[in-house]
Amino acid sequence: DANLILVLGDQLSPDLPSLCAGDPDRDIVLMAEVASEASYVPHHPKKIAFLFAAMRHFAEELRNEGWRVRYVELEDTGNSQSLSREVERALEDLPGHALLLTEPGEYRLKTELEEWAERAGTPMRMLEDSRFIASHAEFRDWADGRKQLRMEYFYREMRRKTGLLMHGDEPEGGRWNFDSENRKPARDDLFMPRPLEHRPDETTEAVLDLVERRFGDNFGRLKPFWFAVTRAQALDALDHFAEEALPCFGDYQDAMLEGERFLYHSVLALYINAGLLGPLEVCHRVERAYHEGSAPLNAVEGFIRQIIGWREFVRGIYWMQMPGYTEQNFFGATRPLPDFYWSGETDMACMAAAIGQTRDEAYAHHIQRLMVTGNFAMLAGVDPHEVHEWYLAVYADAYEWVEAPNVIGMSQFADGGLLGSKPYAASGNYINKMSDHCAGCAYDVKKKTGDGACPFNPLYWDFLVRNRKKLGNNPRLAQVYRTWDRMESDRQSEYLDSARAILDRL
Ligand code: FAD
Ligand code: DLZ
Ligand code: SF4
Repeated sequence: DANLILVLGDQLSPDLPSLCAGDPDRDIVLMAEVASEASYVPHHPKKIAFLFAAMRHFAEELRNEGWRVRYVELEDTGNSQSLSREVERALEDLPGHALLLTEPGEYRLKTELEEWAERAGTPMRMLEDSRFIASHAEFRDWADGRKQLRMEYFYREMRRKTGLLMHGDEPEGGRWNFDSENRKPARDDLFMPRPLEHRPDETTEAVLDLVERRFGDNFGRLKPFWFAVTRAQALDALDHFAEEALPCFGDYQDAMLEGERFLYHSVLALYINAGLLGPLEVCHRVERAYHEGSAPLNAVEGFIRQIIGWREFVRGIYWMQMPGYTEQNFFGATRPLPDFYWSGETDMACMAAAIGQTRDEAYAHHIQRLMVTGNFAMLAGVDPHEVHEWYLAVYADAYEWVEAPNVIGMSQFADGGLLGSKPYAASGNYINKMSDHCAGCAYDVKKKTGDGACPFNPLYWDFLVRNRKKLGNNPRLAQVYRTWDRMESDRQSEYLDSARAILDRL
């Protein structure tokens, strides 16, 4: 029987299971720009523009391949502004069609569609998303019966499964992980490549006008807009990364530099997550660079680990933990997210840089997300749900399945240690070591307490002391708590008083 194939904004892949299962001569593809998806959080204008432009280009490509596509633009008359109602409207015009789709990436939308189909009594076939390396069942099998879930062991399974950087059963280079070579601070005299920039065509310009008009008040700058919006452009961006930045990706993966927004990062997550690039093809391209001798093993292994390790691992955790994961709040933190997350107006130089580039580019790299904005929110005791919604809104690569485990789990420790074995809490010293932000900051990173002290310093101790009941038994923090206990009580009070003053000002 004929199908209505719903293709979502992050399912822009020619090898999407629901397209492979369909038949262009018989089935109809539905794609829809809807307010409900565009506003469940106040997405960054660049993120909305990227998705709408990529959706419109993908629809055109499907048409060129012979598919009939029912494409609903945001401002089309009759647009009901929700995906389930758009499905309903399409089925009214196409009686006898059954709904076919690939499982949505987010629990929220999966539930919405399932509940709708149940209520409407519409036959619906939801296929598992084969664009991931581990299926739900594989992850469950791996996780079942383990006391602790650690990415590193899961990653090795994925190496074996994909054969990436493997010699038979042995890892290339004799070790699974070369991270010990990867934690160098950056030097600003190094040559910095930039991600490949693409010029908007007419289709994209029309989307930019729409987004400007409808979402121009959201946090974030729309222009200049240079993201790839087609698979061909994204493949060029991948080649560009593999040739220009990959060789140094490992060495400087954790570094931050004032004025260098991308360093040697790939800026590919938005393309992979929207389906323009497949995770495996990205890894194969990067592995090729290693075999051709143009990139070292520590860079290539580190990069592949992020994709077949972390990316798959967090997705597994997400589906194991939903619903409820985004409500977790291990520390019971209740502070509202400070306003400067939405304005960038703070005299902490590291925070201003991370938030400012987030506003301009809908992008910040991993260490900025984890050790600057994430670390600050956790130390300050911000409600993790508010932190979660901020991250989900402001990054072009953000979908809940990947964002929530990174925010709730990795960065806020709000799941109590499911994803990480200890909180990523750090004082100013870490940021100073990995970046050049402190030199131009209004605060003094070496000053521990009192006026002008780097806020991360007292907040770090205040966080540990405030949450001692929850963290005191963590063996990985034993040394830190011993240091605190050995401190003179006057010194301790200075730390806590300074922290109080900073928190009162937030
Ligand atoms: P690169 O540094 O070039 O890394 C290569 C690729 O590896 C990325 O493109 C991405 O696909 C993958 N990757 C790397 N780290 C992770 C990770 N921890 N989890 C999953 N995939 C990873 N990533 C998202 O894709 N979407 C998010 O919404 C998101 N939110 C995050 C929030 C916080 C608080 C933190 C700490 C991390 C978050 N990450 C998220 C992970 C990571 O920071 C981004 O994937 C990365 O910064 C994207 O930039 P890039 O493409 O230049 O990555
Ligand atoms: C993120 C997003 C946005 C902003 N807009 C749309 C849209 O209008 N139509 C659509 O199909 N998808 C959109 N998306 C992506 C969906 O939110 C995404 O498919 C779900 O969150 C599941 O991951
Ligand atoms: Fe950030 Fe503190 Fe350094 Fe300023 S001194 S840049 S607030 S770490």
